[in-house]
Amino acid sequence: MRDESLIDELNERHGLDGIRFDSGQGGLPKAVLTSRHGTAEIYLHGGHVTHYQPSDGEPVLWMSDEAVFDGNKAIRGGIPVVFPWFGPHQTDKGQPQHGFARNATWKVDSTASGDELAIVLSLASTLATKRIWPHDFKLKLSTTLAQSLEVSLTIQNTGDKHFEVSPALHTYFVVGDIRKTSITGFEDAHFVDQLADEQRQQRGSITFGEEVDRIYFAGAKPGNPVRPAVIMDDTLGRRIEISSEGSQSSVVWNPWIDKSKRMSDFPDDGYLTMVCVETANAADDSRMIEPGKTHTMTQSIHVVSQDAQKG
Ligand code: TA6
Repeated sequence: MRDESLIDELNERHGLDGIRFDSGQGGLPKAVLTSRHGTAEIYLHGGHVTHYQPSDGEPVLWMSDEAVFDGNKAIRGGIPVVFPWFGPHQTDKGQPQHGFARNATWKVDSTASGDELAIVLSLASTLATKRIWPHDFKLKLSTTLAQSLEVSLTIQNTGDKHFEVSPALHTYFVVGDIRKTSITGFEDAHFVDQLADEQRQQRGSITFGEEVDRIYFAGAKPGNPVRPAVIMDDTLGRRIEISSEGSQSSVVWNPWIDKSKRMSDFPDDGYLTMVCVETANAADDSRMIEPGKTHTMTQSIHVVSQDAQKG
């Protein structure tokens, strides 16, 4: 249901040249960013970036045709915000997979307009969240549309005791055909194969012929900086360069055939045109945040079309 008064208030308070608010799917409020660099959309539900398209290219973020926009379920696609924990809750299986932030309604903190467009959304702890996870926190999600799309998640401990988090920016990318797609940047990196529950080492680029669910750890050779991951998409004739900061782990996931069929909000053949490359603080890369301190993780997404590569 369209909430005209909320949309009007958001445009009144935060609308700027190139940034406006509208009712999106399911009547959920969203921000629409439009500039010479391209377009992006961010829903207040989940603080969820759902769309990014450079002005000279095709959509970059994959969105399920069967995604549910009812304000109760996490949106399937785009950039789900995983917080406070990655994966299943460690002790209470009744708690939501990947935490509760992607199912919460975020607030608009600020917007900024110019050659770069930016919007900051926030989510703070409540009595309800503290019943699930007994800590005081404030999250800020900053999205900047320029030559690249940059998304930063800042986690502030507003309480009086430290807490440990394993957040992620769980980004779904469009590919032309996963069977003809490879991902470079993880050569020689160690990873946890989530399906076999074993540690392995990457040989060469990542290719796809079955379900892949892996947590890669940076620094293939100790001390190496986190190298950008690059999705090499010959079908669409482009590379997607994914840079991370504040993160030493990346998750690569494609559900393949059987898992696609098991997800009600995921088309059976959806696996063919998507891959997740997630900037994370997962597993051993979880972060301890002391009272009053903050931690920021950033994912930058830059598309290079093969035409451009030919010069
Ligand atoms: O990031 C990979 C993963 O942990 C997979 O195991 C799969 O569960 C995926 O996340 C999607 O999780 P979701 O809770 O969004 O269905």
